[in-house]
Amino acid sequence: MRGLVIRSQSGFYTVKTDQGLIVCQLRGKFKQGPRTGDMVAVGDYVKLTRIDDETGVIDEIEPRERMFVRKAPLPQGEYQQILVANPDQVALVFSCAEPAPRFGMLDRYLVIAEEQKVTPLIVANKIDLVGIEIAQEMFGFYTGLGYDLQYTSAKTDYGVAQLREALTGKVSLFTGPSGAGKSSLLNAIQPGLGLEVRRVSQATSKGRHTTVYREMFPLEKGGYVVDTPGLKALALWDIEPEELDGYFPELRSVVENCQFSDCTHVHEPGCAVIAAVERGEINPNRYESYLRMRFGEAE
Ligand SMILES: Nc1nc2c(ncn2[C@@H]2O[C@H](COP(=O)(O)OP(=O)(O)OP(=O)(O)O)[C@@H](O)[C@H]2O)c(=O)[nH]1
Ligand SMILES: [Mg+2]
Ligand SMILES: [Zn+2]
Repeated sequence: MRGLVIRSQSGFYTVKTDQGLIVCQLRGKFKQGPRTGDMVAVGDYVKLTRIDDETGVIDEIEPRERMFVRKAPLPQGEYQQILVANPDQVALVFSCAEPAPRFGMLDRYLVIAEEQKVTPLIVANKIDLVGIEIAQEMFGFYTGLGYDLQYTSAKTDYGVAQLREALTGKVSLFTGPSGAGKSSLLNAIQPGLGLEVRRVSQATSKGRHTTVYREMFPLEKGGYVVDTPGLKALALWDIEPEELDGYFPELRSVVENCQFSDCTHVHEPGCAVIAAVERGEINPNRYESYLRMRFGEAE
């Protein structure tokens, strides 16, 4: 039998099959050797053997096309946690206010999405707090870089229908800073999901989000969504400094004109990036984001 893993909790995987939901464990062969990362995750297609009506064993995990991962530090080393296997897109939810957007962090998430080869969709939420014009002044710049952008308010439902449309038929991961409204938006998109919404004050306090399970929620019109608790972008960070410029679309298109192939775009003569910044063709804030990421300043 074949199925899609839609929930994972402490070694138990709920698999959606033609014949209903089957709760599986992994066959023993997967448990040998050191564990350096998740073997199976929501979004994986698996082959399984049924034990009875409701339970089974996973025999095989089909090759993944892509995945969205975070590196979790453990005492015994780094652990690769798979947030979702085979995602079609990642919704980067930022709020226009409360909390105010930090564009350096959005830039960081965009780089991560590029690196993980998952199409980003920027969601500018809480436009009820600032109005659409201010929201456009804040975020509009990103459409010019070629990114998809949706303005929303989970409170007034502004843009919720369009966002629902953008999710239909796809597997989408929701991420972004805590309190931006990810869970609220998902509840607005599909009333009945009943995802936990936190008060901002609670959301920004430290020491929570120990999500012990991960679940993909089916959308009525097709597709799935995965909610995450406000992750620190840094937890997703696994990028070689020399490769960084390749994940900025507007840098990527000019670096080949730098005089030196190993140009860091900081001080080198004949740097095409610096020239483009000086001509106003590359946004100085984005260049600033590049420098911060390249030289390791925390966001
Ligand atoms: N005014 C306004 N408030 C919103 C909107 N969306 C969410 N909120 C509020 O913002 C707070 C945080 O919302 P959540 O949906 O819990 O945010 P989250 O991104 O899921 O946060 P984490 O789960 O902590 O990462 C709650 O108090 C929501 O009621 C919106 O569009 N407008
Ligand atoms: Mg949430
Ligand atoms: Zn350069």
